[in-house]
Amino acid sequence: MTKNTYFKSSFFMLVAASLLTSACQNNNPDNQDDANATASTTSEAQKPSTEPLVTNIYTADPSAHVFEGRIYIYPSHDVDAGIPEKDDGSHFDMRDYHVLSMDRVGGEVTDHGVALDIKDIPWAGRQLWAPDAAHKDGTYYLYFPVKDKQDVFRIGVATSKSPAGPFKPEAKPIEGSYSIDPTVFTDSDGASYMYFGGIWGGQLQRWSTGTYNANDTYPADDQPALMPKIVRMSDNMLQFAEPVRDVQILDENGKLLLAGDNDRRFFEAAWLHKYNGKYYFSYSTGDTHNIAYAIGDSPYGPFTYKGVILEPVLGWTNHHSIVEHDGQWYLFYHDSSLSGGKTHLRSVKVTELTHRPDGTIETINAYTEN
Ligand code: FUB
Repeated sequence: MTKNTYFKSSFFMLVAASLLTSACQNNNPDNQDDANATASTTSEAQKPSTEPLVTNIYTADPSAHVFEGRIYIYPSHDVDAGIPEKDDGSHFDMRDYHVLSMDRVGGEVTDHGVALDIKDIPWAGRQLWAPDAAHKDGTYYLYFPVKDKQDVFRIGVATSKSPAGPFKPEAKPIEGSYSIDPTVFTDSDGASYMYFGGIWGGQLQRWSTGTYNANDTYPADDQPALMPKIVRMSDNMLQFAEPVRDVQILDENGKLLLAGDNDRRFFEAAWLHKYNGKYYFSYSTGDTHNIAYAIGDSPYGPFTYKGVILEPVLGWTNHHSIVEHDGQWYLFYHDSSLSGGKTHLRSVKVTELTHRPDGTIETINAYTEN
């Protein structure tokens, strides 16, 4: 696998410029410095179909849930730490989380302020990446990936009596956890499952033997791709209840997707939603920038690849969540339009998502031609 295009995708170069000038001039959340914008110029003109949910801060990786009848969004809080772009994602150097909420899509969005700060997580080193949240028996759980003091990504959990936080972190990471992008799905029988994993900067390729190896090891292109992980959560939602398993994503012939199948294989940003009794596992394909999905009959899978939910967005990463509210399904996602295309300064957005009568999902393009 080659990764020399990590932050230089052709799509990013194509779309960024049409937005760069006006966005950089008009918006500066968190007093970010616009000096290190990485977009190039192009004559291609595309306009975002939706606006950022908030513009006072940069936000990314939105995990949306309906709690107490209200939509709560748990995003990353992007900041410009002045770290140069690197393949390992060091410039995504986030330090806290804010929770957003709204009573309905289109309604006023509340930024509830800092819900968890990295300085309050005793074991954390750097880089608070994409979080998720869950609720059980009156307690809200915030799950988050952060590098420990040895620079190894682990997954932590923090609790609150309010969906808006503030959240109090546990003293240690979840035992047996690793890599990034945790998401927790609670099934109709009350069992909760964490899906996680992300390659390259997310370090999943360092765990192929089950223990951490600081050398990156990738399967050959004709071998099965690295697989995301699933594990059932303990009753108290603070630990893993069983050994971690692979999430199998199969092609139309029932074969595991291959590492060289960059358009379809898993990269990061797992999400699970249930629709008409089927389990939909969706994820980012990373260097091909799609949000793809696969359908299965069990939360454990296997899942069969079905298609693309969201085409590439402005900025390198693509990360989403899917939630139903008042009978309508929504896709929460992010792009870098507010920052004029900076890969690490993103904004969360929302648009409607449609399941067709046969259960497949209509593909969304988040831009309109000017
Ligand atoms: O926000 C940091 C990382 O970028 C996330 O963990 C990935 O999913 C990607 O969106």
